[in-house]
Amino acid sequence: AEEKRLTYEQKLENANHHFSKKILEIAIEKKSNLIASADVLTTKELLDFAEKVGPNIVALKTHIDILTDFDFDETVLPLKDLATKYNFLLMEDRKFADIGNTQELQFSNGIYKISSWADLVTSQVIGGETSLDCFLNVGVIAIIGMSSKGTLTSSDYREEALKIAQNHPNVIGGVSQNKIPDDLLLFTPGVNLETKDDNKGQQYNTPEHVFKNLQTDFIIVGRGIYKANDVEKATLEYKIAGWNAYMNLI
Ligand code: 5IU
Repeated sequence: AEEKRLTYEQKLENANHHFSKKILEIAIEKKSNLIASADVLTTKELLDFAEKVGPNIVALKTHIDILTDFDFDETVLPLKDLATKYNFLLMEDRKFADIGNTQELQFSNGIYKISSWADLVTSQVIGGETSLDCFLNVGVIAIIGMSSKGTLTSSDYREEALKIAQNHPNVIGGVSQNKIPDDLLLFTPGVNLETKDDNKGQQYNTPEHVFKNLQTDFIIVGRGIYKANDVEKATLEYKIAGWNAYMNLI
């Protein structure tokens, strides 16, 4: 028998933040713990992708600065419409890593105006606890550990990073390749059903592995879905694999 974990319903009862409640409610409603990572280069690709994955995901993870043709009205407004239509959150994987004042400027200004549309943002905690105060009205996902080969997120670093994440009311969870305390939601990238690595340092595990070994809450899948010949089919495969892996543990 595998180790017991808290169910999404139990985590929802314990949740305090608007966006931890929201993502758990969506997970329960859609029977999905899948976040699709849309690492695509054009607005058209992003919107087409969101249309295909939308019904089966809890959140769409963006790297908005990868887009070559970003335009606030043409990119963000239709993306927000799709998020509403299919009930998923927008998670901007910005990985803020500066002092509070600079992060505050980056969060709300420039061409992306992340604070006006993102529900969730990722942030390093390297700037210390106070550097996270600026992230109002979003759920912060703190980077605890990275999936890439040779990452500097050692166990000592992760322990200190977790203290910051657990203490800060803006933080709803962490990205990690290790277990984290269950008052935080765990988001795990580096998930692929077909391959173990790319040739750029990424390291992959299966959905089954990360649920069993890390008791993760949400899997983040990029190339496994957006590079698939049939994106809708791949989305369903990962959704079902993630949900079955979770159900086997409760
Ligand atoms: N991502 C990782 N690993 C990490 C963190 C973020 O892969 O430790 I923090 C991001 C990078 C990419 C996505 O946007 O998750 C994974 O994409 P692939 O499934 O294509 O490797």
